[in-house]
Amino acid sequence: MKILVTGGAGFIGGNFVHHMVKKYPEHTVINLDLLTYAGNLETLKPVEDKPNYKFVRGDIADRRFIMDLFEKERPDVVVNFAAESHVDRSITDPGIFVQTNVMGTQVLLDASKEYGVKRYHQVSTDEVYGDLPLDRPDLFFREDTPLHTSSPYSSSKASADLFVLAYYRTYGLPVTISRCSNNYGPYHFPEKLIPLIISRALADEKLPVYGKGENVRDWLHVSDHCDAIDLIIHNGRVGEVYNVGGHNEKTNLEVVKTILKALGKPESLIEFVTDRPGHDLRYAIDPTKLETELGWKPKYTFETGIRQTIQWYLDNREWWENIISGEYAGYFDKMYGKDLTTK
Ligand code: NAD
Ligand code: TDX
Repeated sequence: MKILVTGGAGFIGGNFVHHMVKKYPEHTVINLDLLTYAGNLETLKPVEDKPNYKFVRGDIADRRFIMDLFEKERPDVVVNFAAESHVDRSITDPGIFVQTNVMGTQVLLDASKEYGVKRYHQVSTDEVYGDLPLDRPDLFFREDTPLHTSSPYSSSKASADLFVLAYYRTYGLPVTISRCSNNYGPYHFPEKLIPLIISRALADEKLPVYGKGENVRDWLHVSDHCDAIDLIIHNGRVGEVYNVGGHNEKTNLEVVKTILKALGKPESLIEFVTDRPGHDLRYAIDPTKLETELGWKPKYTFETGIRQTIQWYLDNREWWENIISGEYAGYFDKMYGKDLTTK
């Protein structure tokens, strides 16, 4: 079997490529990635010499390139991770989110239809459901919760999901969709909350927390997400959406304080900065469908997962230090400069 993984040089796609290459030596994994600022071939070092792994550089939104690739490789399964993934960047520059997340998905769907792909899996997000109030802990996102997006990022992901479902209903393309909560773990790009806090705390730098730090995210270790996708592409029912989450709700402040405690750093590093426009209050997944239909169970609690993750960042400094010393430094100054220098 040939599995085309798009966005496999990014955080979750990279972890998924590791998982698949190691677990299924009899299958071939083709990793297609444009290598945007978020793509990093260093992440693929552990698998790059494996005989069942191959990297191709290219853009999922480039129709001719994608059609040629499908003609040549004839993948059996497509798992689409490729996306612009950062909410803050979508607020400053929404256009590229439409281009990659919506148009790119549609090109992959056309190619999958044209070349008779046996399963197209779309990696989506819980952000398509919008947010939940902070004072209603009884509410969770279910697969039938209406789509109600807040940011240009989540709007682009919801649009893509609707195209995926339309290709199932209209053309009978065998699709599945997973909607996962916030991931954390190895190879997470340091623009996102957890690796940002770990890397800056280690350097005794100020830690930007939006608003009052009361927003809640439902954290899942990336390897539990990879297990879920593996199960869904093998045993999930076509045309279905599966929510993925492990009931690990934390306020941002709780997350930051947990990391500081583990690193032995003072809470005085925390700097409350201007809130994100349209900032979603709370995400919380109900994973019952995935658990009961497919027998999925997360291996990590937040406590064991965050410990493993912090240790990974301590053991792999070179991976993230290369990133923060490059073009990312310019992004950081532009994004946070005003807030972190005026106080
Ligand atoms: P990421 O930003 O770390 O990686 C994205 C990858 O896609 C990068 O390697 C990048 O080079 C590649 N890419 C971007 N545009 C491309 C294009 N036009 N063609 C080919 N490749 C392109 O993102 P991530 O955090 O690993 O997220 C992966 C997927 O999972 C995304 O679809 C995201 O919406 C979804 N998701 C993420 C989370 C999370 O917490 N990070 C949670 C749920 C769902
Ligand atoms: O500097 C920061 N300070 C801060 O308080 C950053 C970068 C974030 N935050 C807050 C915003 C959020 O409430 O932390 C929370 C997590 O922020 P991000 O790491 O940017 O993630 P989020 O916006 O929740 O989106 C993530 O989860 C869902 C991923 O980036 C998405 O790709 C995924 O779909």
